[in-house]
Amino acid sequence: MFKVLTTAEIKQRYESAKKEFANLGVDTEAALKTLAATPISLHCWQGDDVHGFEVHDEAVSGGGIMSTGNYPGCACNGDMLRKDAEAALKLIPGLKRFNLHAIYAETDGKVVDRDEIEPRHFDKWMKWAKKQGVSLDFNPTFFAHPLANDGYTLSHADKKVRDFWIRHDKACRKIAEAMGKAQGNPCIVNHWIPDGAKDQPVDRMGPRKRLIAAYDEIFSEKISPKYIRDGVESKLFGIGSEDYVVGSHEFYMAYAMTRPDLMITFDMGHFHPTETIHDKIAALMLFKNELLLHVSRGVRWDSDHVVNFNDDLRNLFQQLVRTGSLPKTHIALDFFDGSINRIGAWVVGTRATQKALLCALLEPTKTLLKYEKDGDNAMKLALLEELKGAPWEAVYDEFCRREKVAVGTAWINDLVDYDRNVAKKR
Ligand code: RNT
Ligand code: ZN
Repeated sequence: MFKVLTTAEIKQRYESAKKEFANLGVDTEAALKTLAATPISLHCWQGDDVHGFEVHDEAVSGGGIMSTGNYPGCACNGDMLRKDAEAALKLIPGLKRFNLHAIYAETDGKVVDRDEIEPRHFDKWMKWAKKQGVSLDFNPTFFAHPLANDGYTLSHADKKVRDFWIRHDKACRKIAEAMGKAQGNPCIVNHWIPDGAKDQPVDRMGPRKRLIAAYDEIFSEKISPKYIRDGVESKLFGIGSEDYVVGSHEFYMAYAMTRPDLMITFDMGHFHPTETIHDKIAALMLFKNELLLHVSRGVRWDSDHVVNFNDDLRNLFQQLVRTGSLPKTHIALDFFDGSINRIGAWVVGTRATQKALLCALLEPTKTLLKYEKDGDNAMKLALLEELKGAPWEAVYDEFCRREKVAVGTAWINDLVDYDRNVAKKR
């Protein structure tokens, strides 16, 4: 068991950190205020290895994504998944949202195909979200379905298949609209399709041409931005689409730039393995005023490892804060690991994300900019290095205390408890 810090200890550490940051010209209270007001959208699919609740008669393919591992206690229905999500939400301070995929529809055992799902199939989720005080986000599901088995959905050569998926996406945007109306703020809808080929398709333009037409048809149904916002997510490659992905970065950049209502979704794991996304922010946000992020961690060929507090994450949040893009950015998480306790995965990834944001908010940016302007680049480098050791963790602990969430390592005690008494007893 880890020692639980007393309130006095947490406050004392915070007061000393506050002074240190004040010396740097940084107001910790202002940073805490912004941190508390910045929602992070937790993705339901970490809780059940992206399975969802559908039953299929025939085998369905992964659609380029796959959660590996078989850690005990995987949630296999809505009640379990909600219970696990509640356990995770309790260990995360601040404003949270919850992100659903279409395959998490609850249809009372009836087979309802994806082009027929309706808001009522998400009634339980909406009631639960209201009770939890979280707003919902939504995603059409273009994978794990017989009509996705040959690797193409919205860009399929067969019009019947394309039309099925167009109907699916339209149904999803209506569900999201209902969610947005119910919660009084826009439901963020992310559109990601797995379409692509393993090896050297000769026609690389045809599917993209069809994809333009399919999306144009989908987005021709205008829904008030008060209720939903749409993002389109690119990818470089996936399992089984190593050579060619229809929805590539260039494709979606061009598509979203020519459709003012659309956001770009940047997933941190969707680029070349050594390519990071932080520098894209200061370019894209000169042209777009809204952005959707999938906070993730690519490791070699996998794009969805549990997020941790690394340089990529810190650089990303620095850019969001430095460019003033934070209020224009929707922060959603996207990772899945079935080989470890799934509640732990959620909490580790979310807390790491918040810590990276907090560090960015605690930066004495004006001083750094002045050094840069004056050509004092060694001084700038020195300050950036010193800041890595600044006592930001004491500020995060104080945030947890104010939010009545377990502080520091103490949350691991709660995780062990849930793992032994709930997950492993299933
Ligand atoms: C897949 C995309 C996509 C999915 C989720 C489940 O590579 O990142 O966002 O992870 O929609
Ligand atoms: Zn993603």
